[in-house]
Amino acid sequence: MKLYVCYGTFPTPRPPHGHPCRNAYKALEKAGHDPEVERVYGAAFLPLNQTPGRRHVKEMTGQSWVPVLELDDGSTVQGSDRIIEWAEANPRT
Ligand SMILES: N[C@@H](CCC(=O)N[C@@H](CS)C(=O)NCC(=O)O)C(=O)O
Repeated sequence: MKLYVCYGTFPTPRPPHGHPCRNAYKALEKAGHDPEVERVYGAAFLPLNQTPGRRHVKEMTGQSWVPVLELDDGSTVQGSDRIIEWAEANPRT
């Protein structure tokens, strides 16, 4: 599986729960997964979203925001809340 993140999985003070990309990564880690982390850089708003990573995220999901989880079957889970839910429901066995 591959986790697309902004610039990394470092902590940030962003309210209400901190850095969404980190939260998604930590939830996957806690569930026993070891996702490949792909940094997309840029920004979700024009014109800074034209990085290859952001374009790929847009091709997969129709939008440029991260975090996005790409599963091995090619399906995607978009947004930290949904990725956390997916991780909790799908612990690595
Ligand atoms: N509600 C979304 C918010 C995601 C979010 O704010 N992602 C940041 C990166 S951590 C982002 O893409 N911001 C816009 C940008 O990078 O230009 C979630 O929880 O996944």
